[in-house]
Amino acid sequence: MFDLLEKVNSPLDLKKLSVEELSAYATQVRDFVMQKVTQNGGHLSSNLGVVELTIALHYVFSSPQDKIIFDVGHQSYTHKIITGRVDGFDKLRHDGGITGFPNEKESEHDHFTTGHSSTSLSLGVGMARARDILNQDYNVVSVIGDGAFTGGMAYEALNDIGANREKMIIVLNDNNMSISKNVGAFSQYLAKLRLSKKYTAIKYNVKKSVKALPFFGDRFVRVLDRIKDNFKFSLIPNKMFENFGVKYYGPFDGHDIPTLISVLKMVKNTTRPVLLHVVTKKGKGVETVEEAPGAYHGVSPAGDKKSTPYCSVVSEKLCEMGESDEKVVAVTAAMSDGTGLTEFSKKYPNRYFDVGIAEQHAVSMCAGLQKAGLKPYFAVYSSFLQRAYDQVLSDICIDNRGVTLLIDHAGVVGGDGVTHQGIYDISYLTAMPNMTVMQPKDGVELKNMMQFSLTCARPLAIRYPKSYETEYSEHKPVDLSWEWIRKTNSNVYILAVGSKMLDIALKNDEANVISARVIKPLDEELLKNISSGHLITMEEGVLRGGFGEMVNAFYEHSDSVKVHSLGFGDVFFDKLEENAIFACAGVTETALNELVEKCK
Ligand SMILES: Cc1ncc(C[n+]2csc(CCOP(=O)(O)OP(=O)(O)O)c2C)c(N)n1
Repeated sequence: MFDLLEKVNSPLDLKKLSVEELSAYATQVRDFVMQKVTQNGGHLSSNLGVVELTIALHYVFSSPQDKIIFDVGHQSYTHKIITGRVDGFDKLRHDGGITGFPNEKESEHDHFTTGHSSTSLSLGVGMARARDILNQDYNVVSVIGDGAFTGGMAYEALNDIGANREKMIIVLNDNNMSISKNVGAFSQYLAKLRLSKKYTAIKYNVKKSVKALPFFGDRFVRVLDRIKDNFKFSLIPNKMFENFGVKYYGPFDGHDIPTLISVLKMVKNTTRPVLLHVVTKKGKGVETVEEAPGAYHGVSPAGDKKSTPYCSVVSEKLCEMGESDEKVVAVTAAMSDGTGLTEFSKKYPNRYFDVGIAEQHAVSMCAGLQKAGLKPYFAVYSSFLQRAYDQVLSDICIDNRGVTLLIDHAGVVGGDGVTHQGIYDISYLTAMPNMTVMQPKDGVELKNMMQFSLTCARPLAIRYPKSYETEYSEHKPVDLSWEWIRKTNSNVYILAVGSKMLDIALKNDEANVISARVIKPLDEELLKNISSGHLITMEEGVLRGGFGEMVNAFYEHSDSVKVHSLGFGDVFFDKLEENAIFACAGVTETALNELVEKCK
């Protein structure tokens, strides 16, 4: 069934296939991706959409000498298949298998370890410049989606690339989708280009012209330019990229392998930056996925254990708050489903903003909304909020603005790997004056914290992981105090932050257990009452600058209280499975029990 897949273990093997065989190869790649993603989980619709494009890229360019850089990298499965990693798909996104994103350690064909959006043009032009300075000769191809093109970094790079004009190729993979439908003026601009009647005409002529030409390159480009003129190509509003100093070609059908090969050969030998606008269909080839590409953006592994996602709690509570308070507005950076804002967007469309993959803009825009009288909530994954560090500090914290950050995926993230771990936010947010940081023990407490946020006129961050397992029964309205969960006669006190840490802490039945639901400010009243013994802090975050360090600093001058901290040390955690990550960090039930024994 996968005979062609077995034949192709490198880009060189791919080049041995005829153009006709490539289409059969594409079918096998699709079936294989479907099978492996259904089994292991992963990014489905984006990968199905770029099968032909990736095949054509590897057919025309010579990786790893030529550098193919995928933006975000969630769509790199075909690239991994072509570059000898078929076997790794048995454990895709699991330890012992391959990662779901490009990874420099995994293959010489992956030039960067990626996962965050809109960086490929910067990475690419950096390599192109180094190439020129070192007098080397290779191509740099950055493949970027229309979703990723909503991120500011892409424009910063374009601004730079167009002015300096190093040779590089930008392939814009336009499927009109980010995770959900793409947004923004740029997306509308692409729609105009796509819908242009000239699309098929250009496509036809490229094919015809290529057949007639004995070789490709600059001369062919000139021919194509003449064709463009003949068809009054300038009528198509394609001037944006050209005004940036980047030559634009397109739009082309991204599922037509012969056309893609022709066009890529055409631009391969040009000496300036070019952009190829390629139109693809997300989920291509599988009807159910084509119809609901957003739902299949990320697929869970078969038989995945079902805990309760915190985003469903946010969804319900934010709608309730929107109903009772007309000043409540919700903001997402292209993650409405993932962060639980979709319901709110349907109920209160005029109080909901999807700004695209633009976390920095989202944060500063929230500052504006707040300044002018509204109550903004920015729901965002922890690792993506890293983008907006300065905006949170400068635009939210300095002026002490009542903006609430709802920080999802805060803590360990399974499957996506090193770029997606949400373990840094405690450290960087608690460093900011005026910021309050909370973490709930379960869904009801998250609702109570969101209720608290309505009365909080200061910067507030509520962080929570993807999901929780235990729903605790005791709940009081939330204030800035901590909560005693269990009192014993022991001289050991566990201060647990968040659901997972609390679940682990309660498995030890000797120590006192306190839920430290407010990470900053510390509950100093409670701490003052613990004047001797051992305190063990537990957090799903890095130790440096974390909660444990804050508690330790509180007892700096105490000889009778000793603070021990469980958390994430000063290395990157590149395991793929949640349990393996916790084990690497030494944040486990066993580690806690050993520590409690030592303290007794
Ligand atoms: C900084 C950042 N924010 C959010 C995300 C989450 N994310 C992953 S893929 C994606 C959509 C990308 O859309 P596009 O570039 O068009 O690629 P497609 O999946 O449509 O092929 C988003 C928002 C991310 N990876 N990085």
